[in-house]
Amino acid sequence: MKKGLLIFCCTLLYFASHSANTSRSLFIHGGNLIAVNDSLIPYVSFNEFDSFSQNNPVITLNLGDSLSLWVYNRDTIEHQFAIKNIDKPSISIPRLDSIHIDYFFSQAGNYIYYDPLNYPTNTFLGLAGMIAVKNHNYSSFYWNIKEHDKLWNTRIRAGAKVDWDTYYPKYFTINGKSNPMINEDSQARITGKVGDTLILYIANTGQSIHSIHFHGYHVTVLFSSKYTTHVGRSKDTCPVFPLESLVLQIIPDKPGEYPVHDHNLVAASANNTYPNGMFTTILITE
Ligand SMILES: [Cu+2]
Repeated sequence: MKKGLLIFCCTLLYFASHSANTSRSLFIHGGNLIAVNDSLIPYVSFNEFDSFSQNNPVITLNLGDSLSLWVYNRDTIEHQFAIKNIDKPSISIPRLDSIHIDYFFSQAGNYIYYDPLNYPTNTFLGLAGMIAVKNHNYSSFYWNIKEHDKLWNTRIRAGAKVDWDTYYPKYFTINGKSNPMINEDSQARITGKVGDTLILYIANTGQSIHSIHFHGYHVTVLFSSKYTTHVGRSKDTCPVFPLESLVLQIIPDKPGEYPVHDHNLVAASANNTYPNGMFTTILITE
């Protein structure tokens, strides 16, 4: 009982000393994702600035912060906004209109914001990013993992139907990038020193299961939006289901450079060219 009271008081103190109001804006824009082989794939994304980019920004909050969010729809069709596993209804954003929403997260973890309209079509087209709610100050890395198929994206963007049973994606990205560009993304490239605590936020915003295999190190599951019983497990491969989000902890026990990749080997390629897919390395120094 006393221990419970202590935790309650500490939590209150934490909120009182750390709480902040974070204001952010997201701009919905359509464009083309430039694949690793320069192929152009129709894409729609949330953007930090009022122009198209092929990645959705990560919103980072400290536990206890409230989020004041504006979403501007610069696209030519209606979109919606929602956060997965947050008990608020999705909100419609008519074309060329905007919305404002306040959110509060009572649990640290990793949350996916997305466009649920006609799911999975708008999410698949690119409209999904992550919100990392932190209760630590460790080095953190962020992976929005996703697969693409030019024909599917083209059809969906044109308002045509697709047959998901015959879906066979060709491109695989982390934060909109494939190998070797992933290594130049400081949000994605896991680097650190032996004994560091490193935290990796992963969200699968595609339609395939992506099984991430870590060579050289085990990871501990700190958070899973889909399988809460997986928390605490130590392993080297983490399947991530569509719209699942994870938080993983890595404490490297040795220096080295080791591959990290999607264990479905087609996903380590781009249009059948290996290793231009969901493939990077973790770099640990003494
Ligand atoms: Cu492997």
